[in-house]
Amino acid sequence: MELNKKMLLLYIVTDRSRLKDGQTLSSVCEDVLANGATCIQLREKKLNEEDFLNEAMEISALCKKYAVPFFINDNVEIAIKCHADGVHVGQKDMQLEKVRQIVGDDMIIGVSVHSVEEALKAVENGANYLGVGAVFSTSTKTDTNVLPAETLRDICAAVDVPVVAIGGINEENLMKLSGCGIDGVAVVSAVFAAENPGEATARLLELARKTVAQE
Ligand code: TZP
Ligand code: MG
Repeated sequence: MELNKKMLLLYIVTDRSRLKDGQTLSSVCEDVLANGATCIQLREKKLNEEDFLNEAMEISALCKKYAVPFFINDNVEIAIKCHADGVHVGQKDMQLEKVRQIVGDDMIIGVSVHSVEEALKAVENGANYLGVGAVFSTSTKTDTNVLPAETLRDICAAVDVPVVAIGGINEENLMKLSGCGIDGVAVVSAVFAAENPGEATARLLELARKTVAQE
């Protein structure tokens, strides 16, 4: 799938630890897709390979049904096996050059960066989009710091690839990201901890449309 920055406008990252009674990862993913999520990343830190692959196959099929990109966090092999559109890697995961070598030219690669230096290096090594965060304080990921708004702006200005902000983004603070130059917002708890993930998605999408400058 060819990446278009509009596909990153509302980027939903999964977290099965937040599922409530009666919800499954697939049911929530279908709900968010039906309400306008523009892409999904499967990020599951506690699943074994077999369960990770099973979830990946299911959600990959759902994303295909809604024609939105599906990304796998970290696990390149699973990304290939489930025919994901892309893989997302952090600074501590497999090196970008190696990931590109394994997945080939067609797969989208997203990279988490925290500085202009990391951003430029990632783009030079073939990243197709960047994730930047945490932009606000978050309890979902503990090994991360809140970046100054200036760093987010500087990264957006420094690169040509799309940039997605992540970390602590919710309905109250999303519009504070206006004018930073981002192409999308990525959320975990704003959707997975919401009373109604589908309705939260629809509201977040509306806010993201107002916040992100769209050509
Ligand atoms: N990377 C940086 S912050 C973060 C990740 C995966 C967690 C975002 O979760 P939330 O619940 O949207 O703050
Ligand atoms: Mg990672």
